[in-house]
Amino acid sequence: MPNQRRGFDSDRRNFLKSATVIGAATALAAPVSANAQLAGATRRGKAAPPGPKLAAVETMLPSKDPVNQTSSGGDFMVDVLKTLDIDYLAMNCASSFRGLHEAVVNYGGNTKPEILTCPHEEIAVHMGQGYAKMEGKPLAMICHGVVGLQHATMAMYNTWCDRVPVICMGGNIIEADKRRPGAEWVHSAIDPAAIVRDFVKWDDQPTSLQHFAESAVRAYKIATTPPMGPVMLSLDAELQENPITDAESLRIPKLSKAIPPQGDSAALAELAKILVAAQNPVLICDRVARTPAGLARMVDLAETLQCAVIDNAGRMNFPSRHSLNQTFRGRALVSQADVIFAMEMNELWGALNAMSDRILRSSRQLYKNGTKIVTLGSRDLYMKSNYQDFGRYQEVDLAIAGDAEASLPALTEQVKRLIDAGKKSVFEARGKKLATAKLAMVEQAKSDATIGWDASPITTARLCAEVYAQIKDEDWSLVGTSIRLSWPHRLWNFDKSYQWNGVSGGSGVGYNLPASLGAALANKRHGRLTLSFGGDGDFMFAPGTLWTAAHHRIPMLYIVHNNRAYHQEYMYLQAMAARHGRGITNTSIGTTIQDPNVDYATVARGFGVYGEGPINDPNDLGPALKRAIAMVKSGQPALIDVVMDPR
Ligand SMILES: Cc1ncc(C[n+]2csc(CCOP(=O)(O)OP(=O)(O)O)c2C)c(N)n1
Ligand SMILES: [Mg+2]
Repeated sequence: MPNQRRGFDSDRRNFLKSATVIGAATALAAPVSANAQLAGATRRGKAAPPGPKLAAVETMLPSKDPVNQTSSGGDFMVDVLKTLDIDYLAMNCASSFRGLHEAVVNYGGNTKPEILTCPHEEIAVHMGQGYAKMEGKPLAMICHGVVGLQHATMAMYNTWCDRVPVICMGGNIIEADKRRPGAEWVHSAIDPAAIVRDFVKWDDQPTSLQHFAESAVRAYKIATTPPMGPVMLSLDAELQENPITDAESLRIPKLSKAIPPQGDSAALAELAKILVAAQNPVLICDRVARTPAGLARMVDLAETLQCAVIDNAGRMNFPSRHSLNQTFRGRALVSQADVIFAMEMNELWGALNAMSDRILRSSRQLYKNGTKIVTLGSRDLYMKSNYQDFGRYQEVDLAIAGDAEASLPALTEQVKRLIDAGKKSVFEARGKKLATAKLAMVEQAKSDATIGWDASPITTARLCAEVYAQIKDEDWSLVGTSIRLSWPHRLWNFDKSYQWNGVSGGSGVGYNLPASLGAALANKRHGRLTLSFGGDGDFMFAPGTLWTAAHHRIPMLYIVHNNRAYHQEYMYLQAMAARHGRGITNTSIGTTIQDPNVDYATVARGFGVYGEGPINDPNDLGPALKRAIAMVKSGQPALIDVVMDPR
């Protein structure tokens, strides 16, 4: 049984104590004999030679439970995590947090939080990223001192860039005289969080249990206040392991979540006037929908104005087939707009300008001079300087600081007040034109999708059409796509808040597989069919994620978009070679994943996951998908390796 869940009660530790003592003599036979060997050596008057054997004996299970304490700081930490309603603790086990680990599984009954065993710290953080975007609340992860944190860093960076809350923790041994020689020294630091301070929203290293309680609650609050982000707590091993000495004085503070800030009402009223007066207003959104309400509020504003929406899809902001969703002709709309209203944009400049980096790096403005640009979002409220995730400075006419989802009802209300019968008919006519353009776009997408329909390797469009045919009547949730796979958003009907949850944030490859699993974990509770498309290059960073999927029985259909290359980089290299007129003969060096080809289905099976492939013939896709989906619906993860046309 992977996850033994025991009921939680206050006498658990005492109960377990006696149970362990009774069981020790039989269950721990091997360690007893190991210790006996050592004792024998000493009796014979010979000191056991120092070296690996002695070390091994030292780290073996004790021959009997010393039972010298009735509580640990870790128990109290578990109590704190329980008040925060944290469902999971994702981790790769390690001695620097063995105190908390033991408290979670015994004192806490491995529930709230339940441990997720991850073979890499990057998996733990990325699972948290995917989970929080789907479930609307953070999970916790913990990593081993400096080395675990070093592994966790890139995923923390993605999470930071994506403005997603994850409660990150790490073990440390603060006092020098308490560290064992060797690993405990090289894994300790005076300031472990220094390595991630530029891309976490807040961090602390509590020095008492009361300090932990207050910092954990504060960390949760900071992480979940927009703009959200990961936070980091370094936990001293002594604090976790030693008995609680002052139980009566300890207090867990109440969490009061901050109400997301609404934009200034006068500014929203001015924006409403601008929007109602505009001929061709365009709404652009990126990370608007924090909760299911965000999607409904976006639809309400767009329908009230009957104007075009460009969805950058950082979250599930707008239904894909809505007649006002004009995402795939975004550039043309930006160039025609007289008003652009951009919400929760990650990179506004990139949405309003085109930049080429192939010959010489050059850019051009897409919008007309004189176009009024208004922003609304929490992005400007909190920034850091070192990492450049804020993008190029974009001039705007009105910048309203506030959470877009929270501000939309007041804005839409103001807009509605300003619309008279004359405006209404103008807006309806505008909406009709947009609906016609949308129909044409959908038809174009369908016809584009047929290009190379029977080709082998399989086209991305064919793959997406085959997948949709199998899932469209299910309660599906797409939680990841490989780079440039825009077909689902062009062809599929996304109209529910959980049918999409955005992308990596920091474009750090290695996100897709573990973050998809985190989202699948959230979906499991709701009985949704989770699916994700991931690149072969992405897969290679953390394939062990599949073991976590199998171990924790997390259903997910994972489709490897296998172009046998780091294809984006392959194309960049070709562009560089072309620039020098040197031909593309050598550009597969360092960019392809061939010789040997990876058999992802076999890899999956090795991790205990159902695997099919490699699939080369598009006609084999349907039956393979059917089998894999049946497996997923039975509660298991499944992988399909599809060999793809690189385009
Ligand atoms: C951690 C990290 N390493 C390298 C890169 C550079 N990079 C960008 S896209 C890409 C290729 C990823 O391969 P795959 O997932 O197979 O996608 P494909 O380009 O083949 O569609 C790489 C290596 C990156 N963004 N992040
Ligand atoms: Mg690839």
